[in-house]
Amino acid sequence: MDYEQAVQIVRQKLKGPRLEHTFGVVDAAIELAERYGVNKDQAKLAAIFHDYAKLMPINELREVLLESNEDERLLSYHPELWHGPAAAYLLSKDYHISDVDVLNSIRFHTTGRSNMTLLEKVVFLADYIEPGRNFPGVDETRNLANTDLNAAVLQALSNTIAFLAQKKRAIFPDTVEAYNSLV
Ligand code: DGI
Ligand code: FE
Ligand code: FE
Ligand code: FE
Repeated sequence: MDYEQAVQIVRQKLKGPRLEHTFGVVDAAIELAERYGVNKDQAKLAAIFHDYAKLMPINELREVLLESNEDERLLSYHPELWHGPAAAYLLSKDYHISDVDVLNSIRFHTTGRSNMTLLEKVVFLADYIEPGRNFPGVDETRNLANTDLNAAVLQALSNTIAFLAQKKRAIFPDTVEAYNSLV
């Protein structure tokens, strides 16, 4: 699978703002990959596919997770957490993507996890800071991303955890573990 093929596949699945976001994540991932010495082809492939399953109906996502070997705890957490693991499963099954680091970067792009690889951190952070994002604190995280990958990922996790806690929403254990592994 090369990047141009991946773009054609993603164009069938995502439209409008979600497609724009995806290309923003590709650009951000390329920049981070160059800065932190991560393979650019892996970064591009993971970034273009990271939200592959984002627009699937919740019922379909649930079915995908039930037939996969993805983390079963996800089903008792917010459906927003399902599209990364579902995408990783579908891309390996339907398009024979086999690069484990690429698949894990897609799988964990929303939650993070403890001891993320450099590629996982690049994709996680690119999703958070791509140029279309404008939530509170994102500029601080963008600045940190220019100098310190771990500090920037930690900042993104800390912002997200604070946001979820403020809304009295559950925090998936992998997100807490990602935070703990960097703090
Ligand atoms: O798919 P995107 O919108 O591009 O971004 P994403 O996959 O990072 O989804 C982020 C959303 O997921 C964000 O609004 C917070 C929400 N969310 C819900 N529960 C959790 C969570 N994010 C994390 N990291 N951990 C959670 O437990
Ligand atoms: Fe996502
Ligand atoms: Fe994210
Ligand atoms: Fe995204």
